[in-house]
Amino acid sequence: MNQQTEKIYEHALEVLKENDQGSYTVPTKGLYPFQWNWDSCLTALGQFHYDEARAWTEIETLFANQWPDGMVPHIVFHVYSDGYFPGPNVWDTRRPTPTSGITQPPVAGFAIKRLYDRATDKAEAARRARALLPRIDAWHRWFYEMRDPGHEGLVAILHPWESGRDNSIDWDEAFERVPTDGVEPYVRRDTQHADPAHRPTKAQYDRYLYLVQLFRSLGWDNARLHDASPFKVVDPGFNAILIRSAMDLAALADELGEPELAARNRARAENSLAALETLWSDKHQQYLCRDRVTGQLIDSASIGGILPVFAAVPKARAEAIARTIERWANEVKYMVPSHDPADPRFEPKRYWRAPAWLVMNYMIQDGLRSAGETAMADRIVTSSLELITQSGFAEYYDPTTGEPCGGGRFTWTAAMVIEFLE
Ligand code: 9WN
Repeated sequence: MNQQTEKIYEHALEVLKENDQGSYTVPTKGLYPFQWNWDSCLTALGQFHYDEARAWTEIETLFANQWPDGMVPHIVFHVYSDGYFPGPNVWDTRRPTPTSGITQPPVAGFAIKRLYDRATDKAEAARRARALLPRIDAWHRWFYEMRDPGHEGLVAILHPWESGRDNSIDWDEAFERVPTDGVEPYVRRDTQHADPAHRPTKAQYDRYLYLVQLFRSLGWDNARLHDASPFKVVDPGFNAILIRSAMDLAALADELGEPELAARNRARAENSLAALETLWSDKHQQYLCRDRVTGQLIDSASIGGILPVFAAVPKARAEAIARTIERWANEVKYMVPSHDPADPRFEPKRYWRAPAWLVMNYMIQDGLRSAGETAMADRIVTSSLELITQSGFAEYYDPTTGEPCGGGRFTWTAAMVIEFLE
């Protein structure tokens, strides 16, 4: 490492440590004062480099709050704070430690395999991984039971927050069908911490809240939510994360002497990988979402359709995706925009409607590397580090200028930087 990268590395460690609450990490102070599901799993990868035991704890704390049906919630409200809306009282899920009632991209299987593979004390890592294996397996089972009742091989998200890409252009049309009648009055807190022009709109928040109220009125009974929800979308990126995690969990289970658990997860991954092909678009040279209410593919070329390269998609698909990224990269200054810059709906500063996110860059470059697309993977890493050098550890970045957007001193951004520099 040269002096400049050493400084960046030190700064990343500082951000991780200042957001560390002991057994879990908040995404950033102020804007997000609780534990978020996929943030924690990806954060553990960065923590590993300075404290292996602490990295396992991050994921264990999340899974200690798994629901009896297998779902792992998207937020765990460990310590009350009124700094975030909607807080625990709005969700009202009645869990021992309050949680939200929806889930998030299941990246845990991937994360624990990576922790295990790199572990210096294999016996200790095996002990901690063995305890998590059945829990992650139960979460995967939950997905196929609750979110794929028609056995398509692909799971649906029922709320845009589940995708982790809250206000993506992907959901616009399907979201229009979500009514807003009866939404209780509320005060947003996000727009007090971050620039409102970088955040989702009020019309979107009304619909986010409508869905929360609807699910709450059904007692958060997952067996009822899928059919009752007016919003059901099959997101290729979300499914790719599940596929990758199931594959990785299978490989880890084999290594740890759990052949049945391994076989179950391998079968799930293979079945879903085949089904994913129904989402391929020749026109866009990437995968697209499917609206499960209408049965139609959604004509929106977002990063959700690039992310499948993180799973073991066919080689020709990975090559085509690398070319699509190249086409996008030629239109912007920094990679990877979260939406096709040629789309007139592209909004460079608005959250998931164009900005670049380091967690996406990390998963995409990892998948490209496994597919042999090393040059493009390297370009993405270089671009990510240029963003950090120019703009610090932001939540996300305007890909046309590199301007930092959203919250500052962001945990998973710092964790990804450590991963890139290691
Ligand atoms: C809602 C914490 C989370 C991320 C998501 C990101 C954002 C929350 C919000 O922040 O979502 O879950 O209130 O905007 O979209 O991916 O996990 O960093």
